[in-house]
Amino acid sequence: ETNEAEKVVFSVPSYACQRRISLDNHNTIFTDALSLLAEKAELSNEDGRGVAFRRAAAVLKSLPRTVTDMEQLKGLPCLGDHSQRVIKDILENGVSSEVKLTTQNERFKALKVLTGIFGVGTKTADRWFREGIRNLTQLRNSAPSLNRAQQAGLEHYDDLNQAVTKDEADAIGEIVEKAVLAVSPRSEVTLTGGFRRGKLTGHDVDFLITHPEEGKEVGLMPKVVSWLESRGYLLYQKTTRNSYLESEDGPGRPSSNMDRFERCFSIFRLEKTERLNAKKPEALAENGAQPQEDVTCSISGHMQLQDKDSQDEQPTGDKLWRAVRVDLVVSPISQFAFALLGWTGSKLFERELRRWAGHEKAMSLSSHALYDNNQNIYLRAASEEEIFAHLGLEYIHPFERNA
Ligand code: DGT
Ligand code: MG
Repeated sequence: ETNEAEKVVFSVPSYACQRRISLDNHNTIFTDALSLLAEKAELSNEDGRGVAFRRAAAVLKSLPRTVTDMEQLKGLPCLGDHSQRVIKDILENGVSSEVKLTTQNERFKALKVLTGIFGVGTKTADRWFREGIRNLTQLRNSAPSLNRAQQAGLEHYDDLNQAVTKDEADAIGEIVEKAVLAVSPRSEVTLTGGFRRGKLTGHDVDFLITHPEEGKEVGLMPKVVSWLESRGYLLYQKTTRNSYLESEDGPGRPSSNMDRFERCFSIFRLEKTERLNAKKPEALAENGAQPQEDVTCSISGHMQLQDKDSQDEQPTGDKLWRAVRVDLVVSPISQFAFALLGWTGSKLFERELRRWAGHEKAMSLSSHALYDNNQNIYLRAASEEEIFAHLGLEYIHPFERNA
C-alpha cells in the first residue's frame, strides 16, 4: 500500500508558464544535474539542447514530491531520452556519471571561470581557451586586449561571483530610489529579477524605473547615472539608449526577443556600513519598518566553481565595500506591465510565455507589448494580471515563476 503511494503519478501541463513553481524544490538532486548539463550545452553553443535540459529541470521543479522511481515520470512533458537517462543514473547510482565527467572536464572548468567574468561571453572565453588560457592568472599574464567591461569584471571578479543577499539588494534599492527621486520626484522604482520572485540571493540586482506620466521618463537614465556617479556609487556603468521607437520594425512589433529599453549595466560600490545599517533593527525602526530576522544565505550552485588563484590574491578581510552588479531599466508607463513581466523572469518562464503566446495564441509577446497576429492589433495591459488574461493563462504570482 505504501509502495503504491510512493509511486504516485504526477500530472504536469506542457508549458512552464502554466505551472506554479515555487522556490521549494523537492528534486534538487535531479534539477542541479540537469541545470549543469544545460550549462555545458550552452557553453558548447548547443542552445537547443540547453533549453531541453532546462525544460526538463522545470518539470521536476514543479513536482510536489521527490521522484523515487522512473515509473512516476510516465506521461510527464519535456523529459527526453537524454534527461531520462540522467535521472535514471541518479536514481540508481546516486550521481550522474555525465555530470561527474563534465565537472572534471578541462574545457568546462575553464569556460566557467572565464565566462564568470562580467563582460565575457562564450565566444570570447572559447577563444581564450583555444589560446591556452585556463584561469584568471593565465589571463592576467597573457594580457589579451580587454574592453572596459571586461577590465572591470576581472578587477571585481571575487565580489561579483559572491552571491548578492536580499539585504544587499534592499540597501542598493534605497540608493537607487534616492537617486531617482532626487532627479524626478514622481518616478517609481521596482525591484525585478530573481529577488521579485522571492529568491534570497542573486547574481545581480535588477530594477525597473518608470514615471506615472507618459513621456516624463525620457532623459531620466542619464540623470540618475550622473547622480550616482557623482556620489561615488558606480565602479562601472554602460548605458544603452532606447532603440525601440526608431527601430525598423516599429513600435511594438516584437520581431525578436531583443529588448530595446534604455538600460544601464553597472557595477555598484556598496559600503559595508550601508549594508550593516540596512540590517540594524534601529535603522529599520527609523523608517517605520519591522526588524527582520537575519537570513542565512547560500551561494547558488553556479557560483561554486571559483578560480582558486584569484581567491588569495588580495586580502579582502578589511575591505569596507563590495562590488555588486546592478541593472537599471527605464520603461514608459504604457509598457510598464510588459516590462515588469519581462524582467521578473525566470529566463525559462519568459521563454515559455513567448512560446505559449506564439504557438497557442498566435500572439507575439515582448517586454514592450503584446500583438495579436489574427486581429492585427496590440493588446493593451496596465497590469501583469491583464497580460496573463489576454494570453488565456491563469495568473501566476512572481513567487511561482521560478521555472
Ligand atoms: P539572478 O541570476 O539571481 O540574477 O537571476 P535573475 O532571474 O534575476 O536573472 P537575470 O538578472 O539574468 O535576469 C532577470 C530577468 O530579466 C530574466 O529572467 C529575463 C530578463 N532579462 C535579462 N536580460 C534581459 C535582456 O537582455 N532582455 C530582456 N528582454 N530581458 C532580459
Ligand atoms: Mg537578476
